[in-house]
Amino acid sequence: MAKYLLVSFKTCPWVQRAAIVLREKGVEFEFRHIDRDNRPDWFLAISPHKKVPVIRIDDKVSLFESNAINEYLDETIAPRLHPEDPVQRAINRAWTDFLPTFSEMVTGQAYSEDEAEYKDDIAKIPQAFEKLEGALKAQSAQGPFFNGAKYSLVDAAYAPFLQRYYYLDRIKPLGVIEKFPRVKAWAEALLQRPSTHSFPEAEFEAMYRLNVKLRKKYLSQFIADQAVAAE
Ligand SMILES: N[C@@H](CCC(=O)N[C@@H](CS)C(=O)NCC(=O)O)C(=O)O
Repeated sequence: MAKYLLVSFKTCPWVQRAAIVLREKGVEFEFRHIDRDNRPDWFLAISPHKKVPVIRIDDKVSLFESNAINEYLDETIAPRLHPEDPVQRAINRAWTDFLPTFSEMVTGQAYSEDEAEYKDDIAKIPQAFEKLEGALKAQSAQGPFFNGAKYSLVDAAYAPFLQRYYYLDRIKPLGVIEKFPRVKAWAEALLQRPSTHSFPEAEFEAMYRLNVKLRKKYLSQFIADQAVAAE
């Protein structure tokens, strides 16, 4: 099997999306975490947008953009996570295309500058969940995953962002996902899936909270110093 190096910032959800697919496929890979504030030259040379993730294959080829990486991994390593049926595959791709919008709608409040902006931002969360609730309802199979029993690239894509929704809900309660039973059940199934997690869960949530605290945005004030010190 090829040699894979996944270049990462520890808490990046887009990296996590690619790491999930590697784990779902049982692929061994080197997970190399770099410092966001001090990106090494070798990384800048292989990352056109200076962003993570980048996956380097056999020390020869570098791929960037989490969606392109996951499509590549799915084309080259069994088991196939895309559905066999071309219509279902197109539907899955359409919902992964929605992911950047979803991420802004559901976790954008982590960057709100003040209370007014925060209120505007959290008003988008039910709109995003409503769309996903409809998408899950339109699937003929009943969960636990997007396509039913079979795990897919859609699950790998949404898992990091649904996880962060819960982290943000625990910083300042939102209580939105409870109104969308299909989304909630899906999120719970994804959070229970071992592949979702790159780090022990409590450690990772503490890292995420520390990032939000240090960002000095509106939400930062709701993270107690004590909790940060304990990290
Ligand atoms: N569309 C990209 C997004 C990647 C991305 O935004 N990565 C962030 C870290 S989570 C990054 O590298 N940011 C650095 C920067 O913007 O300078 C993907 O899906 O891979």
